[in-house]
Amino acid sequence: MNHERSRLLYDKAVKLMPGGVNSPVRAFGSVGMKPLFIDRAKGSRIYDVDGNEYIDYVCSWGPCILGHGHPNVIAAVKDACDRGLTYGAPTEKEVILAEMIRELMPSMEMIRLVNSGTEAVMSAVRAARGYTGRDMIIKFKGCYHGHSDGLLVKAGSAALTSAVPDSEGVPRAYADKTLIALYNDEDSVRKLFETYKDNIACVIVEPVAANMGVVLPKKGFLRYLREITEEYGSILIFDEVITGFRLGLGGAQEYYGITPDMTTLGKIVGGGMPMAVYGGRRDIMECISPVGKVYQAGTLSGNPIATAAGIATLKTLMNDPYIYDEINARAKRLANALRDIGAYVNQIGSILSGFFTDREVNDHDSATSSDTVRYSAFFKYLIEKGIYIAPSQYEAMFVSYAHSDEDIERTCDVIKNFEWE
Ligand code: HOZ
Repeated sequence: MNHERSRLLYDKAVKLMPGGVNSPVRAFGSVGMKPLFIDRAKGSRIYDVDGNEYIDYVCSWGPCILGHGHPNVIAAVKDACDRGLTYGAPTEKEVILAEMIRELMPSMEMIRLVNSGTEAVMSAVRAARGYTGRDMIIKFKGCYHGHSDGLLVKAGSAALTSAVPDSEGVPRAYADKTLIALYNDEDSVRKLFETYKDNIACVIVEPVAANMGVVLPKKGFLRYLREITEEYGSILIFDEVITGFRLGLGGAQEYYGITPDMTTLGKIVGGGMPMAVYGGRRDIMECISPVGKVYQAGTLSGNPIATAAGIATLKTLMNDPYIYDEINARAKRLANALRDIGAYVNQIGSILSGFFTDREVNDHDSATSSDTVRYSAFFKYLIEKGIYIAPSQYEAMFVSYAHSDEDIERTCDVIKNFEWE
């Protein structure tokens, strides 16, 4: 496969942007390749600047649950563009979207629209601190909640592959406020609460971890978090940037039947445009400015193009009762193909990860026992066969409604022929 134009662009880009990219995992560093530069995408396919076509299981890291350029979303965006790109003032679309979110996730009694998952989580944590008057927070090793200072501690996603789960540039004083528990380990949470008692403002968790690869919560784990946060008067935040509208219209909180105090959303809710959401209990959200004393603002927040894309995406999901059944069934077929080549697979709904390890993968340490050299070889093999998965062991594989049965069949055949000695 020819990647000449990608190489030429990379040579220029690397002099202009760190690693030649605008987000670290895109640099392909952990699979020992140079990045592919993308020209366009449609349906289940993505095309690089050399004209190579790939079946895409990155799906822009999650937003494209309907596939690339779904006609409903494109039409809504075009219509919104004709009305101007941004006003910096309230719109009807914001109200419509907020009502839809509250209907689908009743725990989000009030919301605020922001521009990225990082911003949503940073703001939710600030709200939790403002509401409780406490400083400490608990996060889990290997969970990723964006790149705000206090959350870049033992983080997942590209922070795992770059070997800097504790980023430089984060003041010690911020990192010290972040307590680290172990995913799926109730004792580690209890010990922190017993030590720091009523100093803990919130526990933030990916209800299904998807930034150390996909790691599922053990039975009872999320309920335990609900109970212990209630016991200590701490706020439970579900980071549903990946799971929101992915595990079903009600996200992980509906799937597992646990109601968090606050939720963060991103990716699907913006329909492929830069938008994210934080929200939750009314009494907590009323701490946010201008009603309350916790400040948060943004020029492009609630942007009309992004809200149009979000509304169109959610409407399409709500109007077609078969979408989730179909994409989940397709993800199961991929999971089985990965098991056939000896991977340990975690799959839920339409997200999955195959780990090259003999261990059961249920936390950071077991996830990182995966043979990443073998993953790199797998990645390169798939690229050569026209299949695009995440260039990192520690990201999820996403299935969209645009993936046809033929796409899945072809992908399974290719996977099953992967040889590793
Ligand atoms: N942190 C994102 C994946 N979990 C990466 C986003 C990107 O590089 O686009």
